[in-house]
Amino acid sequence: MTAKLIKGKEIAEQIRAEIKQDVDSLKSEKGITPGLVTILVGENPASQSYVRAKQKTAHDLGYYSVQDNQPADISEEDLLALIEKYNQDEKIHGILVQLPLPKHVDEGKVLYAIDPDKDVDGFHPVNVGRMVVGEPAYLPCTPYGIQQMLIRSGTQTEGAEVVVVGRSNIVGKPIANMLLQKGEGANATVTLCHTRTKDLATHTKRADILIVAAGVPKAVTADMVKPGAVVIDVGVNEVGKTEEGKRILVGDVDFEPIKEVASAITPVPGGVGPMTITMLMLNTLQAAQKA
Ligand code: L34
Repeated sequence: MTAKLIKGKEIAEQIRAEIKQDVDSLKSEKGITPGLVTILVGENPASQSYVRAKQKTAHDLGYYSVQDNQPADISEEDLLALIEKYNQDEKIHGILVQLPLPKHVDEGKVLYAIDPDKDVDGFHPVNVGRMVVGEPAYLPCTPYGIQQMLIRSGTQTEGAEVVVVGRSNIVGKPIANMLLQKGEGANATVTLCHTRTKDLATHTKRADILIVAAGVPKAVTADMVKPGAVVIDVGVNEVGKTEEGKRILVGDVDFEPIKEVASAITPVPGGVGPMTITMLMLNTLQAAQKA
């Protein structure tokens, strides 16, 4: 049996249509337009492409959206001052600093500088802490998107064995935490694996839901997947360019053979990536609604 595709692109479109309705009523009833600034430091082509997609989506939804490009050699001090400016800006409800940042700036310091109420990425430790203790918080966009994909594809998480591969602050740690919480799209038994895990396959083979955010192509192969598992591939690895110069992308799992083992799988592109962008829009809408 060939696995069902969980099409993030389609689920994202559905959620964006819901967001659009709420944006329209926020505008007409309260006169508030959600405002988002995306700050991009330097000229990393992948980051440029993600930020462009975020800006386009914000624009399409009728947001007040600001793209703030800064040179790669901006000082940490100037970047912190810039963030403070947007913290004070009443038209801006959400602030996103695209990662990674150049080596000379302290990422932690930058993320701490964002007002937690405008932290639509959910990376500020206050929001991370709220999430861990199960209080309302901005949820980081990629894990939030994964959870929505599971819910909207009808994947049962309650009591499921979830195995996460990868322990980043952006994906692995937060998704593991979110899925073990009480509540809808959660209540799972979670195992978090990483580069120092002994015998990764013994863990992955037990997974009803396997979430791979390793940042390495083919980090998971078909022999590591339990028949009937749901596989969420978070990877976006560029493996070359087409003749027209477009990025050729593969995920972190060996897609074709795993498709014959799993019951459902997310594609790359068109899987988790579009969900990440859409959840950013939802967080920004919520920030505006609270303002
Ligand atoms: N601050 N930094 C901050 N917040 C984030 O949430 C991110 N992330 C990650 C990198 N740095 C960040 C993103 O936005 C990864 N990421 C991201 C966003 C969108 C897509 C991929 C990664 C995406 O849309 N991927 C498309 C393909 C895009 C292409 O062709 O390049 C897809 O269909 O998967």
